[in-house]
Amino acid sequence: RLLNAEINLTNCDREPIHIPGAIQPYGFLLCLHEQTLRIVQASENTLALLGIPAEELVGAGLDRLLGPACVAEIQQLQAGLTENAKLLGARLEHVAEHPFYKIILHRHDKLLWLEFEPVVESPASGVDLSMLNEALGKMLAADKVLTFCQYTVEQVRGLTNFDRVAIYRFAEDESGEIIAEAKHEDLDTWLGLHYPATDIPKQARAMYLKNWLRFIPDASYKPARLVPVNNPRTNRPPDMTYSVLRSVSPIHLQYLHNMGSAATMTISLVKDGQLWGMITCHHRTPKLVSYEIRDLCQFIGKTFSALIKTKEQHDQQEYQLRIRESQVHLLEHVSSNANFVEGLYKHETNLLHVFDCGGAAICFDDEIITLGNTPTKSQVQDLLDWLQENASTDLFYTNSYVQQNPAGLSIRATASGILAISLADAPGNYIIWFRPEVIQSVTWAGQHQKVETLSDGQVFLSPRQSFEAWKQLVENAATPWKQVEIDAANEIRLHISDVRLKVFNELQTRAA
Ligand code: BLA
Repeated sequence: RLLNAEINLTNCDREPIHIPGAIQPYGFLLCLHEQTLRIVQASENTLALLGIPAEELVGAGLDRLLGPACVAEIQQLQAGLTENAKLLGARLEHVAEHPFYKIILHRHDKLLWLEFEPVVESPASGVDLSMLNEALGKMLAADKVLTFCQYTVEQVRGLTNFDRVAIYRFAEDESGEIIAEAKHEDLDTWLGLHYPATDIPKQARAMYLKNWLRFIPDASYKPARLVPVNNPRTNRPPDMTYSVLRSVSPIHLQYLHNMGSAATMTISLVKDGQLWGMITCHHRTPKLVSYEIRDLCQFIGKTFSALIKTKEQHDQQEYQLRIRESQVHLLEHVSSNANFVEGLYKHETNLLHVFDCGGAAICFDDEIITLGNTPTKSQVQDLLDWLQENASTDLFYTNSYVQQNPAGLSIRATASGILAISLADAPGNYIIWFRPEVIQSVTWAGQHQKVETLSDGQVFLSPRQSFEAWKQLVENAATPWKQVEIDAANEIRLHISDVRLKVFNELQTRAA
């Protein structure tokens, strides 16, 4: 097992974050023996919160702390307990100052976990059903992914009042992008910011699939150790995967500190058993959010997870429809123009509109016509020469031309992505779509601010620095071509061949 001191930026994904042996001290923890219900481990801050040293609690029964009714209730509850938490209100008779607690119970790692969170008033605050009803209604009604995400962050911010609530969506390479945000007006926006996969190491992602909500009310806390730190049965700290109070990785705490975040709450968004993204909430000052409100936010996260697929399908269908409609227009022009090349660019709907791209070129009979943002004609000519040499198929596509041909470096800004079709009956003639390098199309608030790379001789962990790291990772690449786009390009290729063949046949017939 790696000790905290041995964790650095290169071995982050080996930090055993599930067994830190410590908690965040805004509450306290008791781990009970499954059968005897005696206390096996207690967090050291029972001394500060209850006036009882943890050492004194270890080995004792629950009646050392709780009244008989509460103990009986826990005994009854525990039989059916799993990793899913149950909630109980408790009044600690011996504690003079803050006697009211909520107990969050679950069973894991052959232990019963009792996590105590202080509450201001005795009765648990009621869940606001009408607010929830409204939130769910809006989430159901949104049909596009982005509107859906926007409603979701607004609902979570409405419930919690965090300074910033954002949705962070993962790409296939596990990097992420902020795609929706609700925030205090004083704050700079994070919309459109990208971060590399390494900001959230693998073991953390795996844990977040099991435990859907994490809460850090005060990121500058001093961890409270468990007494004893190891469970005598396993000789290691207990597995805190499902624990609410789990102490967080010091690297992540440093990251939060560097980004000016004093409190966070993060909710997993899951699709098909995989992390789709996260709702991340940030506050500039420490902030306690009640367990009930957190639970409500988790409920919203689960609802989001259940619905996201439908919203994505909606967007896909809409895009497919757009492709199909503009394709129909384009092909009509190709058929009706005496010169098919003119049909491709002289009308309101032209090659650029068929799908998302930056520019296009028609290369026919030694002439090059360009539309939108493209390399220069002589650069396009070089590309044509390369295609003839290297593209063995009639349809060629890449989202990183540089990777295939180093000469692509000079045109990466407009043409990192290339989708080219060669005309079946006229080899050497091409229609090409271009996509710009992703970085060129990314904007962000702090773009012109200085990037700090070192702080006390250490790499500076912060989102801005992360953004720079992400930029280096995705250099020379465009957004990948989608299958629907490739299919559409192929259809256009076949249609043009058909039209040309028809014209050719007509000419032959007339000549005969
Ligand atoms: C965890 N890093 C995380 C989490 C997020 C981020 C969301 C999950 C926190 C949680 O669920 O409670 C990153 N947070 C972000 C990003 C934004 C944000 C990108 O708000 C953008 C706005 N972190 C690093 C590096 C390492 C690292 C370089 O940046 C390691 C080398 C580690 N991140 C790290 C670890 C965790 C983490 C270990 C797990 C923390 C824990 O749950 O204990």
